[in-house]
Amino acid sequence: MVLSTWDYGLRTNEVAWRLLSQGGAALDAVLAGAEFAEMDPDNAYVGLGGFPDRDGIVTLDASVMDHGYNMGMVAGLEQVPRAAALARAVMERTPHTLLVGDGALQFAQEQGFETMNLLTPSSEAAWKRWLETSRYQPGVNVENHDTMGLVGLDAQGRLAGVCTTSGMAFKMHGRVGDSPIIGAGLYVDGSVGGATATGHGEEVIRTVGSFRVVAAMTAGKSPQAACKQAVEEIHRFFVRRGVDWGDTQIGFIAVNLHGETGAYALRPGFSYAVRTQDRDELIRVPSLLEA
Ligand code: SD4
Repeated sequence: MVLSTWDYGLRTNEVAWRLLSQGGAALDAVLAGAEFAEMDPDNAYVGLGGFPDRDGIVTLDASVMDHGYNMGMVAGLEQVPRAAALARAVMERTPHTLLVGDGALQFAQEQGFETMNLLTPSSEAAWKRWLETSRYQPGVNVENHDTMGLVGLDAQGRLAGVCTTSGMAFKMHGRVGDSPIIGAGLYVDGSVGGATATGHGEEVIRTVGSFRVVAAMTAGKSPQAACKQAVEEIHRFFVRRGVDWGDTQIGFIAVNLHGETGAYALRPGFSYAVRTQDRDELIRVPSLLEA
C-alpha cells in the first residue's frame, strides 16, 4: 500500500502503486511517486516549477528513509529537480546523511543528475506578483501547500518514506523547513510504522513532529490516534508559548506495519490519498480546530 499527502497524492500514489502492485520495493515506489511530482512543472510546491525564495531562486528540500533506519537528506538544493532521488543517493552512496546547498549540487553533478532552470514562467510570474508588495509573511496555510510526503509498505513488509518540497513560497534564501529533516518531516521505524508531515515547517521541526507520531505508534497507538495525539501535543506547546499562529496549518499522515493508516491536522483543508489492492481514495482529514 501507499499513502500520500494532499489531493495531488492520488497522482503520486498511482505512480507508486504501479511498482508496488508488481512486487516492487517500497523505497523504489515512493521515490517514483515523489519524482513524478517533482517533474510536474504545474505542481508549484515541489521540484521543477516550485515557487522560488524571496530572491527568485528555487531551492529544494527532500528526505528519504527506509525500513532499516537508513536515511538521506538534501536541503537548499538548486537546479536539480530530482531532490528525493538525490537524498536517496546521499543515503546509498555516501557515508553521510545530509548534504546542503552547493555541496548537494556538486554531489548531484558528480552523480550525473540532470540540472535545469527550476523557475518556470508561471512560478516566476507568481514571484513577480509577490515582489509588488514583498510582504514577508512566510507561512503554510490551507491555501499554500502540496509538499509531497509518501509512505509505502510493500508485499515483503518493508516500509519506506519520502518527503519533497520547494518549501514555503518566497521564503528567506537559505531557509530550510521540516521536509528534509528526519524526525521532523519524515520518520520510519521498520518494525512499527512511518509518518510524514506537511504544513508550517518551523513548528514541525520545533516539535519533532513525525518522530512524535511514530513514537506514539511504538507506544501502541493506532496511526489515526498517533497523528491526533501529535497534533494535540503541538497545539498545547503553542498555547503554552503564547504565540499567535494565524492560520498556520500542520498535518500528519501515518501507516503501521498492519497496513492501518491515519491522518490528523490542526485545521480543516488537509487531505491524503490511500492506494491498496482494493482502495484508491482521497480522505478528508479530521482537524483539531474548526478553521
Ligand atoms: C515547509 N513543510 O517547508 C513545508 C511546507 C509544506 O505543503 O508542507 N507545504 O515548511
